[in-house]
Amino acid sequence: MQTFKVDGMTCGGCVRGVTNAIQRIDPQSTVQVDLATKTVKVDSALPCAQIVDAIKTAGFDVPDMA
Ligand SMILES: [Cu+2]
Repeated sequence: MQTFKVDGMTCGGCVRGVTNAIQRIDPQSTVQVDLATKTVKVDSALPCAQIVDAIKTAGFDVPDMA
């Protein structure tokens, strides 16, 4: 389980956007988004850099993983 702080998520559409972006690169992954804490938990075999890339490409910021 990998945990990422993600900025810019404000609604259910953002949650879907982040979730879809990650599941596009790893359809087997499990993604849990907590809007209140801006936390995205990902259960995936992919390296975290690839997951961060997918989140950023979807239009969100991952400030701790520049
Ligand atoms: Cu939104």
